[in-house]
Amino acid sequence: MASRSSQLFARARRVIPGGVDSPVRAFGAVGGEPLFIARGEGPHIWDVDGRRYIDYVMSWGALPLGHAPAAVVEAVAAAARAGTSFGAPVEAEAALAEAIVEALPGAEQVRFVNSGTEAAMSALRLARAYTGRPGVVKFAGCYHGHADPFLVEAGSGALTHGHPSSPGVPEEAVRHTYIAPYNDLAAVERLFEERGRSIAAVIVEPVAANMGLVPPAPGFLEGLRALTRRHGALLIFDEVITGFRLAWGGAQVRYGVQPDLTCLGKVIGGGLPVGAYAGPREIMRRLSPEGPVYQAGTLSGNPLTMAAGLATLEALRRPGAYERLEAAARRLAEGLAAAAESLPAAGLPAAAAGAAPLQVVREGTLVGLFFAPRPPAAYADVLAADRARYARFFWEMLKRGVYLPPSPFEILFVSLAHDKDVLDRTAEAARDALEALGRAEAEEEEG
Ligand code: HOZ
Repeated sequence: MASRSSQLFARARRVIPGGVDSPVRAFGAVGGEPLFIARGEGPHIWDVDGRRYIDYVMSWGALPLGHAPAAVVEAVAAAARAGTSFGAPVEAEAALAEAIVEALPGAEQVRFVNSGTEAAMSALRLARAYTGRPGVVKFAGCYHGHADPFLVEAGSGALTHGHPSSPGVPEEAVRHTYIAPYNDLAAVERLFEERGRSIAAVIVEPVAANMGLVPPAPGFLEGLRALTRRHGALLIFDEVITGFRLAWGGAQVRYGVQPDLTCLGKVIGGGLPVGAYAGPREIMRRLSPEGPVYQAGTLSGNPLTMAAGLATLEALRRPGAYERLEAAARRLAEGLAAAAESLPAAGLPAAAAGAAPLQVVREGTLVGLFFAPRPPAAYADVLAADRARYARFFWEMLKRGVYLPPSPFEILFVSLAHDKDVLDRTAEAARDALEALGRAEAEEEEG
């Protein structure tokens, strides 16, 4: 009999395109059918068939405290009892904005929206209005949501499903989008030489985390800062993933590079729909109603989201929170790397002859996996990695109760609830999974 997940998927597909509301969830990159999730607690999720998994998707990074942390659940419940939405200002908006402004060195004001897509799209509109220029430089493999100007060589779901540039986006909408390779400062310099006066902004994920995990090369972010300044363009950090996850504040704090505008999402909403963009008053005051740049939203600054965000940031602000998060990521990365290394030493097949080995990349609290000869430093290396092997590894891990991102272009997220036991069990599962994978491949090669 079909599993309950499978039945629900069939039902959803009849009325929802592809059965999902966000493409990566459909498991297209790893094959098979997605699990439908019934509940989550701490580091675990349970599917609708009652199976438990250690979760490394963690709502794509939105849950640094784990699933259903009591403080967040209680804050949301209390907010809901007082009314779910007013379309009028509430006190919690100012409180969350204050916490964000305090954490981001260059930001004086924040505008809340409902998703990272909205944040990036609105930040670009603001940058264009502020500079009076149309152009935007984006990096191949970076993902800034699905607004038209960014759907060129986009990462995440766009890359997973083989449509890095989407039909339905008119040429005019991307005429002013200029693409450069990530970590290639010389290419950005050339773009500025050619069209410097028309470039409003450079937008970048300070740590690329939508084409797997590719950390910034030394000097890359500093170079972007200097170039944009020299040419009168704005630097936009898309910190939807890194914001309040890589450090209190985000990548800009960790690397000491201050952008003009910052896009946020995920963590600041504690698992409820959210986005935000922030910057100095001098730029932000151009937004309506203070200025003429229009952007609005019925559910923006929603009291439930604000309550969840405040409770999450309150927990993360406690001394040692980021050290603990990073220690968990380190233990996970070391455990996975050791699993990959231990098999040949024990005379077991880690891989068939010529198969790409598992590379574990870690940057602070973030972890990425690639099957490649070496950790990718650029988009081209990412595309050359062995995606089919990742897919097989994904299923071997799932069989052993570990839920990895269902795409090689997404990354792993730990939470404060991922304790040593859970992390060590993951490493054991990885050793078994790699061994099973190696044996199957060796048999296929022989057969
Ligand atoms: N774009 C998200 C990952 N980077 C996926 C969102 C989802 O499917 O929930």
